[in-house]
Amino acid sequence: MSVPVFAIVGHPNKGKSSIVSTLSQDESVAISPLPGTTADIRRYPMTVDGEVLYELIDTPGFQRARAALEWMRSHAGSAVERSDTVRRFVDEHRHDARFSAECSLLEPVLAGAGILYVVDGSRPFGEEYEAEMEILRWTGQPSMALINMISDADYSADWSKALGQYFRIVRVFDAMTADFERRVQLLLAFGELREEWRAALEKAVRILREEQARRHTLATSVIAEMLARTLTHVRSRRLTAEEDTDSARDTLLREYKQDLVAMEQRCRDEVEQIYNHRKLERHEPRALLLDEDLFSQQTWRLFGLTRGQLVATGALGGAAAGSVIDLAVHGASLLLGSGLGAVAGGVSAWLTSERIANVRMLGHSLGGREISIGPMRNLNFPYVVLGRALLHWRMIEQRTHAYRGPLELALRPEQVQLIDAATRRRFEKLFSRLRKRDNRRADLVASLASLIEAI
Ligand SMILES: Nc1nc2c(ncn2[C@@H]2O[C@H](COP(=O)(O)OP(=O)(O)OP(=O)(O)O)[C@@H](O)[C@H]2O)c(=O)[nH]1
Ligand SMILES: [Mg+2]
Repeated sequence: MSVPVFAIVGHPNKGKSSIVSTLSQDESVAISPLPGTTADIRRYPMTVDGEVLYELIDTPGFQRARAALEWMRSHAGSAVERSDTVRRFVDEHRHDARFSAECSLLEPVLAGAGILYVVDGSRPFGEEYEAEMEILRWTGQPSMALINMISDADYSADWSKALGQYFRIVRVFDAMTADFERRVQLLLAFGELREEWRAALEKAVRILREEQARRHTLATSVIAEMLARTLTHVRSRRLTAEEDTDSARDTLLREYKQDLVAMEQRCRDEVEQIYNHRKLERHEPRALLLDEDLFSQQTWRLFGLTRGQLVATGALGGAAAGSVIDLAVHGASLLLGSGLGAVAGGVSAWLTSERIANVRMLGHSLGGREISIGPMRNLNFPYVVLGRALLHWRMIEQRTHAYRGPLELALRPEQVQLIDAATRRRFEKLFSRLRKRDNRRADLVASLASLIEAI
């Protein structure tokens, strides 16, 4: 079965490279607001497990379509000779700098590539495009037009009429926002261009769907693993005889928080890699995980908790009972009765509170002290971690490879996925067994992954 090959052609700066990038899932394709960014053709095979499913060829935009067409018209006789005339044009102008763009974009077409002609539907149609479309028609290759909407104005109705004169198939396709299903539908439409490509593209779509499902499962297990690790993380340290307990605890708490941030960040990197996004810039407020925000009412509200639940879990105000971070000295746990403000404000704040009586230094008689922090007891903590991970995952899954802006991860209320009470109970059971360091950890993480997949 021959691999379908498509040349993406059109006027400069109309989003040709953006379409190549989205359909080949390749973030290395050069895209920029400057016309003339693509100066030479480049091939982008879409590969899954070493198998090439189809190939896209990025090309420079037409530069002198009218002059080229004029030459062709003056050298062609009947319609029978047109494709040969285009070939002759390329042969004779290959080293002519004036027509370098035309020659490089026509070469793959003459070699058998299907034509995807890209226009910007947010700019008015103009006659200058007619010469381009006419030349493409002269090649005699199967072709399709794609209306890419670069900005808000909509001239797509005019475009459809004009394009319909030259192309059998005309589709609107937004290279920046097309989700997986839209990309798949476009590939299936490509299959209509040539009979022998249809089966190849149907197979490509099947393989892409399988790959998408595989990525889904992989991402869930990466998130489940991270969730289990942050939930059970413990950091401890032996103190030297002369070391000040207060400052040692401050340091340890800071390190503990950094550990959690690092686990989260690594999970983000892994999820991005699963979806072939390796170079993107991430903007994520850390505050939501580990600074005051973790303990703010608003954060818990985001996760759909009521005021009563907030009080019960100690997320509300200094007076509320409940432990936020289980700060243990040799295993003796300390309830943070003095409240959340104290944790946010630093460990030394609660050390001065009356609850200090709860601190026990069990290791003292052995001649050394050890402090340890974790595992996290805050009941809401895993939901915050999970909510953030799901938001990130969803954004990565939907993101096209053409979109190069930073990934903005601020969690907004409408993006929060609420978890129903029954599911919450199932999560709770797993969280509590993980916290107790149940020895069937691998099973628990697997159950966690399937629960995440289910929501
Ligand atoms: N908002 C939006 N911008 C787009 C879309 N497609 C392309 N762009 C922007 O349009 C500009 C040109 O995109 P390219 O993909 O580089 O265009 P091109 O046709 O390959 O350009 P040349 O290689 O210069 O001929 C870039 O700034 C893109 O970010 C789109 O669907 N939506
Ligand atoms: Mg380009």
